Amino acid sequence: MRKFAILTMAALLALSLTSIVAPAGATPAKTRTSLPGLVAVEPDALSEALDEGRLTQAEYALERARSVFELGEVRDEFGAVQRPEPRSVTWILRDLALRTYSLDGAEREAAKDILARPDGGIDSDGIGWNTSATKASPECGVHVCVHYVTDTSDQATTAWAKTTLATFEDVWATEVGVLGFRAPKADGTKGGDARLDVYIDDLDVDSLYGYCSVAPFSPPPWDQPAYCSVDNDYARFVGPNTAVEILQATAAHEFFHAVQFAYDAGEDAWVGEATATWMEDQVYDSVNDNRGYAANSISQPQISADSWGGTNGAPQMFPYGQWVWMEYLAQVHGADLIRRLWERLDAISGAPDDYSVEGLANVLGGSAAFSASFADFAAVNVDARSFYAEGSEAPYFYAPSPRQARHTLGPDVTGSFAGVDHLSSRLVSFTPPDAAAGQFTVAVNMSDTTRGSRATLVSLPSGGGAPAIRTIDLDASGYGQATATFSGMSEVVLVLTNSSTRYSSCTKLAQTTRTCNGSPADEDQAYSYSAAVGTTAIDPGQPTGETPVGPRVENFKAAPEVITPNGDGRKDKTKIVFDLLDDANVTLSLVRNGSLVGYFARDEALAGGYRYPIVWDGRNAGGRLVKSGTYTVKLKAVGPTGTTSRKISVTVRR
Ligand SMILES: [Ca+2]
Ligand SMILES: [Ca+2]
Ligand SMILES: [Ca+2]
Ligand SMILES: [Ca+2]
Repeated sequence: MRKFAILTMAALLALSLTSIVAPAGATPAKTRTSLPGLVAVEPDALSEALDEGRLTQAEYALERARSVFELGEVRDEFGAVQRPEPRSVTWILRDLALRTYSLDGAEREAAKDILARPDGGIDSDGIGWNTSATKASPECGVHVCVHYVTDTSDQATTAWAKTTLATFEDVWATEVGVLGFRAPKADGTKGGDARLDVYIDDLDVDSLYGYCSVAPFSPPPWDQPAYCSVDNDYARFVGPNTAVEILQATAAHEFFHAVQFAYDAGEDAWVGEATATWMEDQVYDSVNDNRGYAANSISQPQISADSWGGTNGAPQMFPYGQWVWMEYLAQVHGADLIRRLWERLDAISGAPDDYSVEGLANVLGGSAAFSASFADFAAVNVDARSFYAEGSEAPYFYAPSPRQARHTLGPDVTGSFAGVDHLSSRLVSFTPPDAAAGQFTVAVNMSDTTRGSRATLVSLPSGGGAPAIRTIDLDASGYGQATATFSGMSEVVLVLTNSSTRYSSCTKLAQTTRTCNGSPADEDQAYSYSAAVGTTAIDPGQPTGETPVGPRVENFKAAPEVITPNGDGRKDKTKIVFDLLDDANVTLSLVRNGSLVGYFARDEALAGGYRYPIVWDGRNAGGRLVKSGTYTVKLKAVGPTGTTSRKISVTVRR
């Protein structure tokens, strides 16, 4: 039998994990081993530089924050960089605050400049007040001090400062006093004393409404004080809403971020925005800025509800639209549920420190209750107008929930969906074949119910009014059927929901854009259905388009892809990395022209949720340089339900 050489670096593989191994066992400790993922934008030159390793996470966070205030300069340096979504600034600054101390020298100073309060007397770049500006005495109330200047482009009138103070005190009274949320964390003597500081600045020139920011910090602790900044007049935004109304919505929203940071400044950003946008309507019910985002949620049930904007197919404002989800929960369970949610997310010592979806499941009573609730949320959105308190008010902002398939029932119909991700739904519309209404039967074949499968029938009355919602009982394998009637109904909608709350590798991988910085465990589900007039339906059959079930492998790459191992210190080695999301037995081999050169790893049992780096210096097991040429690095990951194979190339030039 031929004996294969083992490459020199093979033994290092298992030793070079980039993350700390999480404790095994039934009750893993909630110790975070990574920072929250960087909030994503649509892919651009900066995200490319991060992906390719040209920027570290901290450097990326710095450049992304610079792009908020100095987009032109960042574009000069990097090329096609997106204009950041102005409403994401709070999170872009949060990402930088968490990583400032990973930067050195001039970069760290630049980060501190960006995160400095506007009165810091900043330089030439337009962040904060000009050093020459005349500072007025702050306007202070019981809980809040408003700071402003009386000249330069940032100037505000005393009247506007007083309005700003009254607004923030009003917001405090509602969010903390009435609704019972924790007050923003006291900031010591910053801004003069421990009261919350709000700085008036000319923000709308940068298309910003306002933001709250934490100072640079190295957790723990995760609860952090914040300061806030709002515009000096909102002159550039006045339109349907007055300047005061814009200030009200902005203050209610941004102040709630300061509240959130007093619970957990590292919490999932999507739940921060969903609950802050929801909060706008709790404090200033008549402004209704939040309605403009509702369609982001209701009209896109096929996108995972915990997606950040610009990821996973979600539009930029998607997480703001999820205020509708929070409103659903508040209408069904009372507004107090949102406070109890943040008490679950709380990361101060001794608190539960759940992550977003985990906290929602816990306040609802566990994953089964969460599943039922999420499926019901998808079902009421079939006719949002009839469910939500403001659903029927003009202007009407609720877009219809789209039907992904439509059938007029005649002969047996069948259909199938593939690629159904966690916390998303697919809707199938059935209408009667003729005016003669009668019974019809629907059968569904979904994934195992442990993967979050839920099916619901929503019957819409011909004369309008609230629809009737009923759950189709599923067996453990995800099969179920139900007989319904078209009598008095204009349409019956089958809602197929993936309500999975399972994530692997929470807080362990170096970088994901998902809930808990982990990986959803039940993506790409396939569902099929059938329907027929009468009391029986044909077997819906196996869903088509089921995706492979091998262990998930991402970001398999080598940098650099070409090495010149001549000892001159330039490109003598390459770093090969891959992210393994699921536990697997991994073989990593080196092949040239179809012939095996050797192994980096051979059937190694590796834990999911880690990035595995291997450094290769172009030598074989005997320590000799390999020949010039292009080599293939093959990765095979074998899991309990399948195998995943990937390959990349490395070129050696001697
Ligand atoms: Ca203060
Ligand atoms: Ca302004
Ligand atoms: Ca309202
Ligand atoms: Ca938390």
